[in-house]
Amino acid sequence: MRAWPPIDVPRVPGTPPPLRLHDTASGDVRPVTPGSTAKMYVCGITPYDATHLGHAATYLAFDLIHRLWLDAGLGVHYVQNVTDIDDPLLERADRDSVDWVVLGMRETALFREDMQSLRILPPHDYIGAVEAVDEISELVGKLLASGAAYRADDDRYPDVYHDHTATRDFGYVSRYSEAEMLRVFPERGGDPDRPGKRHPLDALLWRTAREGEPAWSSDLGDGRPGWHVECAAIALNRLGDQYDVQGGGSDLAFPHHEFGSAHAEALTGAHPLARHYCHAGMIGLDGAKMSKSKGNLVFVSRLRGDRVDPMAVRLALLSGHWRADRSWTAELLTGGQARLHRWREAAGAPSGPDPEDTIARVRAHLADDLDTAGALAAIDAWADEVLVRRDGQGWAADGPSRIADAADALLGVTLR
Ligand code: 5CA
Ligand code: ZN
Repeated sequence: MRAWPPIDVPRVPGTPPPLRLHDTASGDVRPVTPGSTAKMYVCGITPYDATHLGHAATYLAFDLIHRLWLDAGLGVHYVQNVTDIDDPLLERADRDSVDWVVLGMRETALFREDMQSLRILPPHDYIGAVEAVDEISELVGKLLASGAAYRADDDRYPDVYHDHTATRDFGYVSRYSEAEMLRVFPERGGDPDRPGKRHPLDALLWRTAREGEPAWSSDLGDGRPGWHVECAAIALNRLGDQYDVQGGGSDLAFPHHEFGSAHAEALTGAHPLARHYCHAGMIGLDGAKMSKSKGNLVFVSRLRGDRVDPMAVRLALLSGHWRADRSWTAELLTGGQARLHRWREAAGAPSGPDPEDTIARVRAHLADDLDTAGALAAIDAWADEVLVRRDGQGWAADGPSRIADAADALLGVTLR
């Protein structure tokens, strides 16, 4: 699939400190340790509705990681999927009497525009489940052959399931207890009560064709892929059997990343699949998680339609910590707009204080598990100095442009 167009990232002189990020699997903030090319997989959208601010906040967090790696002079290989075939898409298409393919294409197109407007750097591989059906079914075939997967005991629909005991460390990603897994599984797309499975926590790998549902032919018989194995196959085939960051919102830790890792590790034996499992907090509105199924959504495209500057949206989202569950409010947006205005005014001044220390502080805050509030405060202080003193002694003519470059490169906020 085509991603959105590349975005220029200015080079900022100096060297950033090593990046440390919270990892769900260990529960700690730990250094990331990429080789010369950092490898990241971030779960993409299921395109049945427009991008809301919860999605935007999650992709924004991983965009910062991408930018910090570039700032450190590393190559980055970033892979993202699009779940362009799955139950929620079919259900919505059915409800609205639209073709599921058209719905998926439409919402994916809107997502690209939203991402571009927010200056989120595109992934290098942007892969739809539909275009990956062959590689997914191949992976499922290998799991079946190795005994890590089995056919449901069902003559009519012998779906393929993963035996969750096939890896030694099942549960290491989310660290949920079995009771917690069983509680959450049905709420997040799982089918614990499906007759014919060996265990409620075995996850669907291949759904055999049903009347009226799209299906693809494969060695497994006609059918379509399960959700977790989609990401496992797309990641393994592009990033190899181990990579640096597996990303998504906190609702993906279990079951999605737990099972995706279990599927991949059952195949390769390489543990852990990702050295960091990074989970962004949930954005809510009026006290409830923003979700397509609840319908309490603020869409990025709607804000764009209302002529809200996407950079103000970006700053509003960056004012909270990436892992904190938090609410989108009108005040948050007003705050982002006010900050953007101030920063632009300061960056447009004829001169400003030497920004070297400010940039060092921005880098240090971001390297510390993406402390964006600290990074914004550092630039606020520089802008305050410019706007209060106006023409300081010994200020540099390139001070404002250097701050603008740093805000652009490290935070993705263009002040020009
Ligand atoms: N296609 C799958 C992943 S393979 C999926 O979860 N799609 S999604 O469209 O439902 O979500 C896309 C991303 O947005 C996921 O990382 C999800 O965790 C995140 N997300 C969804 N709702 C919110 C929210 N309210 N706040 C923050 N992130 C959210
Ligand atoms: Zn995924």
